[in-house]
Amino acid sequence: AGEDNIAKPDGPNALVINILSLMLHHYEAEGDQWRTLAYRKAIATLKKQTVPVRTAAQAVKLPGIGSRLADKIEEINKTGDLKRLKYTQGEGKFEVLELLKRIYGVGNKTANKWYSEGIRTLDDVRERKDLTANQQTSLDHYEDFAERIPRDNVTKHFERVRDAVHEIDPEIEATAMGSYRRLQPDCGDIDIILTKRNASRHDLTVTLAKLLDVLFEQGFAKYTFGGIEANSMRWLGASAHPDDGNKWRRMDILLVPWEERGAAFIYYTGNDIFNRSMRLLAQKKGYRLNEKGLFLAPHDRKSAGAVGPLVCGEDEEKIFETLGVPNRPPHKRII
Ligand code: DCP
Ligand code: MG
Ligand code: MN
Repeated sequence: AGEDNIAKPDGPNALVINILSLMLHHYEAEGDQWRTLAYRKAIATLKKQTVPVRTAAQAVKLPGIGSRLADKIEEINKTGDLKRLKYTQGEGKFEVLELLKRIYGVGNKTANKWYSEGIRTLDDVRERKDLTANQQTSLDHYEDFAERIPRDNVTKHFERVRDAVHEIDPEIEATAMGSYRRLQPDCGDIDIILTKRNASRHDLTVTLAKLLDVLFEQGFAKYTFGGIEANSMRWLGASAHPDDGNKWRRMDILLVPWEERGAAFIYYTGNDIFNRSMRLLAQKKGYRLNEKGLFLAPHDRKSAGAVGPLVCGEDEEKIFETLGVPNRPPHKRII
């Protein structure tokens, strides 16, 4: 027999002791002193037993074994396994991280940190005392935000914004972007570009500030996740429309200078994979493409985002033409 825990003869309760030891190691690693102590005591007690301890009722009578541990002992005897152990050992880690990263302001770093601290469910997150306001709001409306938005309802949200901005300035061009422009039947959020010929960045930010005042006043805009500062060219927020059941939806409003309109339209139409292939194509042909324009490649490549002189930014059609590819209609820009 080997020297590992599995083969160690621990008497009639070897399996239970083995699995509880794995739990003990986990709680030790987490620095959970209270549980570490509880598991140590229980294991010591079980090692002294000369008969199998099969049920919770038997276990709870022994010194140093509480009712929760007693339940686990019974579970191990019945199933040969312990669900909580799989949980702590990271079965389904990917799914948990994906769940957590859907909270606004939770990226890989936070998700992994929380995971290592034992967070597995949204209810676990809800118990945390260190949530930011964005995280809290995102959590409060998690189910709404997680749901795809039927296309017709996106139209309602978009039209509300378009109508409100036209009250402020009828020359603003408002376009629904992203999956909506690709004619998808449902969308993850509402993406809107606002632009205007001959308007400065400053002009656009002033209009956005007025627009948000109106939309919040109406009760349509619900929350700002980011970008309400005076000079921000975007608003990341939430809106709710009565014709959409007043569900909270994620909305991105992007301000785009007219000169960048074509490149921004390509970028914010997506999808993201199509964008990547367009950027690669541009590179192959000696250009650089980003959301601001099509540029010549830089002479010396100092940084990753470096670009040479602007070739074209305003005209979506012309960017495709310059790259020597037919202008694909948005609904075909899916890779
Ligand atoms: N985009 C991108 N790369 C990213 C994120 C976004 O190229 N990492 C571009 C392409 C997207 C557009 O921005 O189509 C809008 O981003 P969304 O995240 O809103 O994505 P979609 O609107 O395409 O899909 P969804 O229906 O999930 O919102
Ligand atoms: Mg979108
Ligand atoms: Mn978006």
